[in-house]
Amino acid sequence: MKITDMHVTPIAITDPPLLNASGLHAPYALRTIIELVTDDNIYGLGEVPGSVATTASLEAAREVVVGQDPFQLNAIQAGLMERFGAGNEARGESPWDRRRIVHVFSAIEVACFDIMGKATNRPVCDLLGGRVREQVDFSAYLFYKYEGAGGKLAFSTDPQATGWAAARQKAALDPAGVVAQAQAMCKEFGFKSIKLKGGVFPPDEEVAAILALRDAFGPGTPLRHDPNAIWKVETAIDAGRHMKGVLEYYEDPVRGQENMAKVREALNIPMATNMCTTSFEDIPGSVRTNSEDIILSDHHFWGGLRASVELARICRTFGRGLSMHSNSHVGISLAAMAHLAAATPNLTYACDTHYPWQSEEVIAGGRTQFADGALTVTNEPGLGIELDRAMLATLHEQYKLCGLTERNDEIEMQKVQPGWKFQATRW
Ligand code: GKR
Ligand code: MG
Repeated sequence: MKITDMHVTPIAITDPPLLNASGLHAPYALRTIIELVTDDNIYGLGEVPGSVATTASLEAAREVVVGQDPFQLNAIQAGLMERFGAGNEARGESPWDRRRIVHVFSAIEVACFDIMGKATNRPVCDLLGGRVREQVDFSAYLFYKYEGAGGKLAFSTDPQATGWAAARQKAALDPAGVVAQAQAMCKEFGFKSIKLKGGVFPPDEEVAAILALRDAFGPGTPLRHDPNAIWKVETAIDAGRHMKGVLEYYEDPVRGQENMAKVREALNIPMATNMCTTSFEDIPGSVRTNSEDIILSDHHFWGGLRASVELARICRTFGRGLSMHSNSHVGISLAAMAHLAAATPNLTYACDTHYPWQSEEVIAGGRTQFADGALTVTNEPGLGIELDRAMLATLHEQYKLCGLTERNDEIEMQKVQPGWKFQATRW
């Protein structure tokens, strides 16, 4: 079998004004969709965070990928490394990972897995070792937000933001708003774990929101708080003391493995990360410093599904728990995340997903439905999804019209608060 074609399509999806440590989400989130086509006329799909640079790298990868056998992932990876170098890029200081090459390999690898599944009539989770669970649990991902649901163009596929009504429209800026958002989201999707994206307001206000969630949902509800590394060590320790016994895990309160280790040592609360241990090169430092208890895996920036399986083994070896990280995304990523989680025995925490915040979809049949806070992983071949080509074209058009070239939450924040500046350490 040979890959005969590769289509790379940047898209823009409506995204609400969500706040985080580096500013504000733009009215559209960018994703890049890839489709590999084989000489047997099988197609495979992949999705990664979008930017002009990522799209250009994927375009440049075409000459490496076309002509290859999709089962020969080692050869494809070697070809990409020869083309792009080993990829010594830095993840950057933002909450999201800015490396390109790991994302490029992830998109291509997921599309190859989709093809392999379709060719062998097996779901992707079977190719990753087989499912260990039928249902994959996801958590409610709360955000402080401004009013509205994003998407500001006259042309928009979803001008009324028809997703889950109540919480999309309302501003949530205080503990009562956060609780209302959580109640609406858990009611709509059935989520049982709750994560609050922090790093937005002074720490005592965010601690108050966590305590309000505990009061509203009861002490047994797993709660997570994630300030995306902008707190000082002393601040994180002080805030952590107030949330001790309340948090399921404390996610990236401070920047870097050494600082995470200091907070962990002082508090004895499970610490989680998608910021300080994010690549295999970071594992020795993680083991040396004991920077975290739980790693949030993410196949988009760990370099694909096989790399994520490898990460899971490393976590088992070194006594790390595993959860899963997300960014604004559509159903191709969601399907890949669900297959991976279904086939990862030690991924025991409910996974993150931004999916409830978006309303558009590129997969046939429309939005994927959660039942009781979980997804049932399909037995259909490959990822178990088909492409809605008309929606892909529409969302590509939306990408061209929206004029965004990369995610930049600082610029978006400055539109609301002129002069606002991202600070790597703020409180
Ligand atoms: O969507 O604003 C956001 C988040 O802050 C996201 O970019 C992070 O990467 O969800 C992420 C996290 O857990 O840090
Ligand atoms: Mg995080």
